[in-house]
Amino acid sequence: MKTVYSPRHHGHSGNTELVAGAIVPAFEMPSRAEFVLSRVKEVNLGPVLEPDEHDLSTAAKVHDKAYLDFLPTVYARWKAEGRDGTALPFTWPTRGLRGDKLPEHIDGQLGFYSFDGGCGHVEGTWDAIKSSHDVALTAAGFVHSGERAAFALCRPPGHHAGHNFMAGYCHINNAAVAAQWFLDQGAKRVSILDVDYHHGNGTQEIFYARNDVQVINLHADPMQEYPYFLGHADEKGQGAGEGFNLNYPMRWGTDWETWSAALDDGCRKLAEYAPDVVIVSLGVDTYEKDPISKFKLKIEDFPKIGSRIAGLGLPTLVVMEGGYAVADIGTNAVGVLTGFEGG
Ligand code: SP5
Ligand code: ZN
Repeated sequence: MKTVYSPRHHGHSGNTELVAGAIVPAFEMPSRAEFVLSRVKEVNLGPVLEPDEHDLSTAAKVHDKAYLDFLPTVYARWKAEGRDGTALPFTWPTRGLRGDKLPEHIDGQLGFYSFDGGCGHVEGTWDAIKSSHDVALTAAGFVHSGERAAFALCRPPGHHAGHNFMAGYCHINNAAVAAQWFLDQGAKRVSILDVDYHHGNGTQEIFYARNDVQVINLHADPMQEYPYFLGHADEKGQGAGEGFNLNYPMRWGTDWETWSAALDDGCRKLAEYAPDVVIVSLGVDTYEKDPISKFKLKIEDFPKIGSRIAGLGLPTLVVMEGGYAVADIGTNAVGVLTGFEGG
């Protein structure tokens, strides 16, 4: 299996996030991608390639144009205020306020376009976001040209990013852009199977009213866990999208037995949809040692995930999302891929 990776992710480094009342070094850090890359090489998964440049025309079909224009401007405007460190919002347009009127000031705009305090920008953040987007589209290109599967080693991740907001370390929704790209190439139906610990609220929001992308999410119950405000079992899509969104919220402490039953059910629903291509939003923060998560999957469970997905027999693009137990992230993420390949 080919892996697409860009060293440009390193520019998104040294940033902080707001968590549990403190500004702390972000859990989403450069070493994550480096450990995954090392493991890809260690197990000889296949060639590692750098991405081609792609313009943002496909991204503009799943994201708001003004939001995409905003992202590259953030850090220069932050510095123009005489600031350094990490650009983060401190205020958000909650219910009943003017979510339709974009403020002029960078602080207002950061709040307008943010869901939380987890998407800090530093000098190299935009370049990293753009490279991650390019990684996803380049890997999608390999699947489109007939590869059975490809691995987009994206960093930063994407599944929390909605059509006009960043959230949970995510700015551009790489999996959503790839799904749109497959449709633009002639695919009739695409399934996104999101196995990250956190609900892929951005992916759900983007495709909620559409029937050309089926979105299946396995995740921690939003009654207990981030992102709290989306991801319940009764969210099934709306309008033309009714029935094409599927959520499997699970309680803290969920182990392989419960989790794999949800995976099985999700895979059956996916097979019924009969998509032309599957995009796996691969987060390995379901791991028992993940520092911010509360599921109980073990190292030996991850290859079984890959094997179950391979059993669908469909062209598959795997897009890297979360996973914060850095010492084991390579073993777990690449475990899914070797499991997919039957190794
Ligand atoms: C892509 C992805 O996995 N994003 C996850 C974003 C999660 N942000 C909220 C983190 C809340 C952590 N709370 C527990 C703190 C334990 N010290
Ligand atoms: Zn996650």
